[in-house]
Amino acid sequence: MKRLRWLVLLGLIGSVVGCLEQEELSAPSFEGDTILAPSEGDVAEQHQGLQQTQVVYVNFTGVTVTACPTESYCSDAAGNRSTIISRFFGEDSITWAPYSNQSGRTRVMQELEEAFGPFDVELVTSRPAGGDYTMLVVSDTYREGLGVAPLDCGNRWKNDIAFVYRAGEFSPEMVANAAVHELGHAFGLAHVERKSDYMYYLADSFSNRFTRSRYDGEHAQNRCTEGVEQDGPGLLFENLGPRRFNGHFADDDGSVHEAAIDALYEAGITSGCSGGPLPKFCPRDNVRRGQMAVFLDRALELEPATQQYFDDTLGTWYQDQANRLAEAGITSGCRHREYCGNDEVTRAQMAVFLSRAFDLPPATQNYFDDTNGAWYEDAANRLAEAGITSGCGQRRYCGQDRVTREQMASFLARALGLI
Ligand SMILES: [Ca+2]
Ligand SMILES: [Ca+2]
Ligand SMILES: [Zn+2]
Repeated sequence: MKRLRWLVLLGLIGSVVGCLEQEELSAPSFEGDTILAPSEGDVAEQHQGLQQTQVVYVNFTGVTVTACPTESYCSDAAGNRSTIISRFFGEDSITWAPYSNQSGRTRVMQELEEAFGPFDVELVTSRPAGGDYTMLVVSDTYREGLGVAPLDCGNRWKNDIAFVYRAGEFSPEMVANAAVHELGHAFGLAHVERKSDYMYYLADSFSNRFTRSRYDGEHAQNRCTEGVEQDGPGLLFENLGPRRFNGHFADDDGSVHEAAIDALYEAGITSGCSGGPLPKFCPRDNVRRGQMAVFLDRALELEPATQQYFDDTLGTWYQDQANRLAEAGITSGCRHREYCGNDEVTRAQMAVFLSRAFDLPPATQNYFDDTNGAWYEDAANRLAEAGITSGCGQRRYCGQDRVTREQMASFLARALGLI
């Protein structure tokens, strides 16, 4: 049964931007930039559900999009057909020129990656060979306004086409903002009042996040939820799903240290640097001595200390752990009665921490040429002999380099025999 029902926004034709004098070029309006996609009835075939990643083809290279027969609704990325061509522009077909600004293209992709990073969206710049995908056309072609998209409540339509045009006239930041905004409509978001929200009804680069915000009373005639406010991130999680990731953390996918990081998590040695639907480990952050104390304490399950060893750890979150490390003979601090918990851990310090913490046996040979005579030479050799490090290449250990959290994860996981 076909029961397509749509509402077309009142006054959508020619109402996009009132006046465009020189100064106002910096903030064109998105007013009237949606047509409402059918959200009930015969759309089952368009709905792939949350099982599949929403693919978005960002088309910078130009395309001819044709209208649909007047009585039907379509938003068919693979077929280059859209109701918007007839209903919004009143034409049979439009040939969209490429977006010629190369650095602008890069900027748009960056903004899209950032805006939709938390969600299960895959952005590509060449046309997928098959499967469902939404197409975002970014073009230099002139049309009044800046963009238009279907407002697709619930993101039932997986093959929408959204448009951003006259891109060459505006700054890459503005075009990037419009790109996120129009895709936001195709994923079920309407206009809101908050200026920092991507769905604010005026285009500008200061709109750079999705928020929970009141609907814009005047500029959000089309909207997808009851009530006075729109929960942008909540709706996107519902309509797109959270981004998929491997293991326990989202920000270490593909890292050579990922297995070590996940092993540390499973052993209760780290819980990462932030939680939520996309837990993070912050793999590229440098490790500080305070964090090192906490990691080692958890890894070794040290006994409580009987005294206070340092004056500069009093009241810090790593006070107990630094004392335990000192009591176990793993550290004597950085200076007399000082632990220097905010200092970044060097590879030299890491060698000494680990060789003491795991009581590594003396090495039978010299592994590195750049450690000869250094205070950590013996410790670095013990680490190499135990298979915990092979150095930084070419018989070098690079003792002065800082240790990142992901590197530390590999050091620790190997020392503990977890990987
Ligand atoms: Ca959609
Ligand atoms: Ca991961
Ligand atoms: Zn809009």
